Amino acid sequence: MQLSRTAQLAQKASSQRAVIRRGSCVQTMASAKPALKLYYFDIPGRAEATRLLLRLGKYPFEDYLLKREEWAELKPKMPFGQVPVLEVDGKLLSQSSAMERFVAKLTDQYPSDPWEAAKVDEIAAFMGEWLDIFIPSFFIKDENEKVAARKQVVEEKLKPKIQKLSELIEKAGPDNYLCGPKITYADVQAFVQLSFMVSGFFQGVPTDLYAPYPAVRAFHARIASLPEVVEAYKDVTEGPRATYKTLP
Ligand SMILES: N[C@@H](CCC(=O)N[C@@H](CS)C(=O)NCC(=O)O)C(=O)O
Repeated sequence: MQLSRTAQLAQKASSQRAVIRRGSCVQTMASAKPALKLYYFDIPGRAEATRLLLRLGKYPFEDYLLKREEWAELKPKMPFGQVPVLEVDGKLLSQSSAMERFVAKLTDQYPSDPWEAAKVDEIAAFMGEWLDIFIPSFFIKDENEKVAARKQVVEEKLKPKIQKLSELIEKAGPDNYLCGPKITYADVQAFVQLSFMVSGFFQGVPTDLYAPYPAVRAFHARIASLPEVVEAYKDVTEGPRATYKTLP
């Protein structure tokens, strides 16, 4: 697996510049509408918010789905040895949250006002915690213990967060998205994490998790019914993306 020729040249140029500029991260964007290529596995995981933001923003991009056998060769070429990675006019951007914010800005789903942007970030960070609370359980080897630990996380940590999201949705009101009348990165992040939690990836998390939260279910259904989202999942019938189409 090779990085594209432009990415290789950009990597070389950037390492040469780094010597001269001693670590400066500031580089000018080559064009107003950069060409994008997303590298990730064929799973939703940490790339799905970026994919959906681009689809909602009708921004063309290449969705490069990595095969497991390509990974050993590609890993050392990635800025942090991990994916997702977004190639932007040949330059590589890592870290899903940086990529999400970057594409949200490119596609006008991120406010320019600093306070409004901070409120969007606040919700995006809150939604990121939904995944963080399960990370320790991934290191438990015994399957029964893992499922028991996850059930405890659901009761003690996840349910209060679902309740909080439900309150935020109700406070915003039926005519608004989470941060006002326009869809933003906050909504996309909320939609993606809601879907991910019950996608089957987290054994031990019940699929009827949102049954007691009608506002949360309505929010999910509203985002899922946007034409770009319908189009993104139109061929999905089962598997890890089924809950992005409809909640169980
Ligand atoms: N903080 C990173 C985490 C990225 C990450 O954990 N990537 C995993 C896949 S979800 C990965 O590349 N695993 C393969 C490896 O580490 O070799 C992000 O948010 O992008």
